Amino acid sequence: MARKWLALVACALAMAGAFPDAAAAQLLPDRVLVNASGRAGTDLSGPWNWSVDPYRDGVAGFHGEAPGRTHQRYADVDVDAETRKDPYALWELDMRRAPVTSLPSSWITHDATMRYYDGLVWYQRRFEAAPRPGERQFLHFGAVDYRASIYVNGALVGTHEGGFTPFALEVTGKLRAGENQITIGVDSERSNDTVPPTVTDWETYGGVIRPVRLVTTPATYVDDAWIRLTGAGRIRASMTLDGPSAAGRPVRVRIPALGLTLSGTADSQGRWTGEAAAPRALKRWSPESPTLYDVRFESGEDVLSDRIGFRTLEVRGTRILLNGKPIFLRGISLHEEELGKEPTRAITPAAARALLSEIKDGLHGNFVRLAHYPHSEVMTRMADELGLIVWSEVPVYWRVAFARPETLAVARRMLAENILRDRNRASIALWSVANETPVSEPRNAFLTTLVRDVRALDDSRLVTAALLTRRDEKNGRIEMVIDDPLVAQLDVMAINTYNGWYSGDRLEALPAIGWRSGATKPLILSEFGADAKAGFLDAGLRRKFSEEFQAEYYRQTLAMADSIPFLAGMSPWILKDFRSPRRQHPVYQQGWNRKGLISETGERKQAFGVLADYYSKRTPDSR
Ligand code: GCB
Repeated sequence: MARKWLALVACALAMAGAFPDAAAAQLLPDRVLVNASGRAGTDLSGPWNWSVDPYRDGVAGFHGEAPGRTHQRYADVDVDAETRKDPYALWELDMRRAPVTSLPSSWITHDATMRYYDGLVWYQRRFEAAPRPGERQFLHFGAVDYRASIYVNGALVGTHEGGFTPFALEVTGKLRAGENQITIGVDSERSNDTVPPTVTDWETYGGVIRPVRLVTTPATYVDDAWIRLTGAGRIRASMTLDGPSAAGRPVRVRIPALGLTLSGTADSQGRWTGEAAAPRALKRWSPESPTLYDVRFESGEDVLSDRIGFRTLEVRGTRILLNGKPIFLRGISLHEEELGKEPTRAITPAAARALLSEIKDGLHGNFVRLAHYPHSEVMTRMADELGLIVWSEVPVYWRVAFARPETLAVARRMLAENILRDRNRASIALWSVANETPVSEPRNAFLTTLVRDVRALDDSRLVTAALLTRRDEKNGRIEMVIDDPLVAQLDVMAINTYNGWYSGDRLEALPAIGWRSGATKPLILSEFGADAKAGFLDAGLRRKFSEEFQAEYYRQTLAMADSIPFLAGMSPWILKDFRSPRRQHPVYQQGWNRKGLISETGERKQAFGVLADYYSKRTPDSR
């Protein structure tokens, strides 16, 4: 039913011209299973066997044929028992006796040789199930980076492309009472056609990077549920039921603390939307007061609970308004990498809290750009709780195959999966569709489609993209000109700018740089930054990579920012030094991008204090 509904949405959009290509329905996920971690089920985190398969022997034989049974890593077999029965049996694998690791995790945790491994790895474990008539079972994956093939009891149940978004596969009727086997083939290899493509500026961290859960639901269940505060001050809720009795079924949404109940009946497609005036007692979510409410979505015996905040967002002229009041976004960018000498992209609540608290309390910030892909749901939920406004983006990064319809299809599904996962997070204010993509006709068309998709899926947030500028120099005056044609499609313009780091501009010259845009829209400086190795002090020369250079770069760039009248926020690059195989200066970088304001272990560099001081005074009107 969920699929049917999404297909209908796709159809409606196709008629409106938003989905110009043919197989529109395939661009939306089969099912949402929103808030899967809040549902009854079994967490499959813990010990899994793993086995590396660099020549993809488990996928194809040496003449390209389908792999024989004894090459299938997913075969439902006890290899040891088979070889006891038949001493001539030849198996060159035995998943049950392969080394054990703990999932979720990226594979660099498994073995030192795995750091730069880019290819196929197999994972297998067994689990108990007790399927009951009238119930449905789903396997829900938080994220598998980059491609996943899932087998249950030896049979393929589904595949997924995209390393950072959730997906769910129905396994009703495929589970045995008692012991079952699940195998995941994870392939991290990307190409020029994937999203992101091969070359980025971060560590890949291939693997089953977020939790896997076996979720049980009633036959008809709430697949998607979304509640928000509309611009007109009303609470609007939508639900989508999936299952044989979805059509015409009563639904109810309750917020007990506000005494609010919305109820109605699902239509023939299992969909319902209802609204009511927001109760007077409603406390709006904001960074200063991040109020969340328990919300219950109910239909039949299915009850889905979540903690949700309510706020409004809009753009007026060159300002961003939160709950009707102008706000300056005092932010910083962040990769999905925990603090520590050997990060593995393990985002626990404690890891998320440590990073976000450094922004909120350390920098006096109210905003975080979660770059360059959807981060763990743990992070967006923590932002809700701590009170940080979030920019969320998909990895349409640098040189994507913009002219290729299949790549567009992948990006659109990824974007939909991200939005459908997080539409209930009050913290998320901006959906970004791209980062530093070179302007061309195919790129403009590709991104325009993504912008329309965002608007079709979520009318309660702002759309942006991190763009580049053109540089004009006349009579010695430098001007940064924002003339990317995509600006016309966006609510908020965003620019990455590195004058004085990647350009030869003197730092003292930065404050005099002018900024011009033909559009009357708010601007976010979505990136600016300079590398510094924590502890490298170089007061005499103030060379690049010294803490002094970075601190001065921040002082001068902030002075430049203050002269931009349409500036509504910033998310400099970046909170913490992060792993990047591109960055190999043997003294200063050693495999790390050093633009962090803190080192990988959390030491604050001088520039941290510069930004914290600036943010402690910055308001929408101060400059
Ligand atoms: C950028 C990219 C970001 C890089 C950063 C840098 O413009 O958006 O992914 O890491 O610059 O450090 O060069």
